Amino acid sequence: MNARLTIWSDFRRIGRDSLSRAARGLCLFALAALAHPAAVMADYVSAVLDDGPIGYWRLNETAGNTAANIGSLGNAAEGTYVSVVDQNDAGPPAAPGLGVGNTAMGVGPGDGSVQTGQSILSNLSAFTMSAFIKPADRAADRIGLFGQNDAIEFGFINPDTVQIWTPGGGSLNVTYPFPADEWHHIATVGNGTNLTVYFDGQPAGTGGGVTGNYGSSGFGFNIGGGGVYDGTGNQFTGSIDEVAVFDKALTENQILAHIAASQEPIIPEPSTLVLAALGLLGIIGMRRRRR
Ligand SMILES: [Ca+2]
Ligand SMILES: [Ca+2]
Ligand SMILES: [Ca+2]
Repeated sequence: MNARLTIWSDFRRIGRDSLSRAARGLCLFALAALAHPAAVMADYVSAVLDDGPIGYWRLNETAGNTAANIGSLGNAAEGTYVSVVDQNDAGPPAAPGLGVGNTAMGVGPGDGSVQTGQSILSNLSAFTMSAFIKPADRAADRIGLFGQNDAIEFGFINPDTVQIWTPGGGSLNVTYPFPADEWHHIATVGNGTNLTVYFDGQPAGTGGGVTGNYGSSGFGFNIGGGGVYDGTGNQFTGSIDEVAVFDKALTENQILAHIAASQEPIIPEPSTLVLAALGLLGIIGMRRRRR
């Protein structure tokens, strides 16, 4: 039951039951909410969901095989953790807006990926993909970040170069400017006119060509390996968190807003509930004194 419904049912109970029982329930709820700030939705999550992703894998699981998708495709595009994935990998430390208890996925150098088995990037006229990444030292070519082989492919085409590649709208190579083992936000957008790659919200390059369809294939959308540039392989080594896919082009300001939300500490909302509970306790105290 959400907070609003809980308060409402408590107030309804006031009418037919004793005031003190309702107040006790409300107090317990408020204290429980304060004790579990992780239950409050993270600011970054709200910002991303507000822009309507079809896929959003928080990668917050610490066990089990399923990587939940909270984007609009829901369970149909949930991922499966395949081979060795460190599900308890720490997320970006400078992003308190991801919420208390946030975790990422760590993979490589051996096989490890999240695979959806779904061709969610086929036949798009526009797209956006984003995530936080912490690449380790890179020695190989064709290291996948996330994408769908032969449709929209995104990763390191060589150790120093990030590439977005599409069969319908061309490709773009940009130099990856950061040292290994640092967390950064990365995004790529195809808007039907061109392709852009963003690092921490800053455009790193624009390329590609005009298209009404970026391409299609029968391969599945994968994260971290399992085939991104090719049918299999393309193993990434490092950490990935909060992978989001949109079937539309986000603007630079929308991407910057996501990053800003990630940097905002999350203030627990239940403070108003605590005040309400204290107020009810005060009323009870007054009633008791009158008796
Ligand atoms: Ca996460
Ligand atoms: Ca995790
Ligand atoms: Ca390919």
